[in-house]
Formats: sequence, C-alpha cells, structure tokens
Amino acid sequence: MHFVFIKKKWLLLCFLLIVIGFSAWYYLAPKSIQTVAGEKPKETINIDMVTAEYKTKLDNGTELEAYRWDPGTIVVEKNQKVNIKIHGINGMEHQFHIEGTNISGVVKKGKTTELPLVFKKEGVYKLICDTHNQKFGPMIGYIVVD
Ligand SMILES: [Cu+2]
Repeated sequence: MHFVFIKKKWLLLCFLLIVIGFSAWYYLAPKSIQTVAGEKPKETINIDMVTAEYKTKLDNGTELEAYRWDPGTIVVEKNQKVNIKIHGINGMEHQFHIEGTNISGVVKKGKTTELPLVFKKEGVYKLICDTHNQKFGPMIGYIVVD
C-alpha cells in the first residue's frame, strides 16, 4: 500500500511538471509562432517600393541602363486595404498606369507617391512605367492579388 501511495505522488508530480512546462512554453514562445496562421489584419497594409536604376559600361564604351520598380513583384490579398508607397530614387520622373484599371500617376525623384488601393478581383496586375520603355523591356512591376 505504501509503495502505491508513493507512485501516485510521483504521477501527480510528473503531471504538474508537464503542465508547468507547457505553460512556460506557451508564454515564452515567440509571438510570431502564434500569429502566423492568425486572422487577417483589418487595418491597411503598407508596401514600400522604390524606383531603381541599373547602369553599366561595356568595354567598348557603350553605356547600358535599365530602370526598375523594386521590389518587382508584390503579393496582396483580395479585398485587403493596401497602401503602396512608391519612393522616387532613380530617374527624374516615372509616369505609370496599372494595366486593366483606371489607376495612373507619376513618381518623381525625391518624392513619395501613395496608392491606397483595394483589389476586388484576383489576378496579376502590371504596374507599367510609360516613361521608360527601354531596350530590355518596359519598366514593369507585378501586383499579384490572390
Ligand atoms: Cu520609369
């Protein structure tokens, strides 16, 4: 009888230790682990982009340059409020439009153009610069809505 009593005590102790261990893990675990699969935030998501320029000189003196939206691809959720902020770094001016929409505008060097948008339809939207239609294809960015 005495032996059984000790065993029960041990079982209780082990159980308590496990509960304490899990509680500690739950409270100390990085918050990102708990929010990764969480609810979609309701507030506006800000996305920053810049206008960039690649430039090089070949051995024969020829200069090559290409303008880019950077990042070149962004992913947003359907019906999510987004504010795309495009900062003009390289290039004096970029007249642009988003294909398949009536959205257009301009990004100027040293200025930030904000595009508060909600995409209601899934798809890949092209952000096309009308100023820089260059040798290596247009200055183009992709907005993936899914
Ligand atoms: Cu451009």
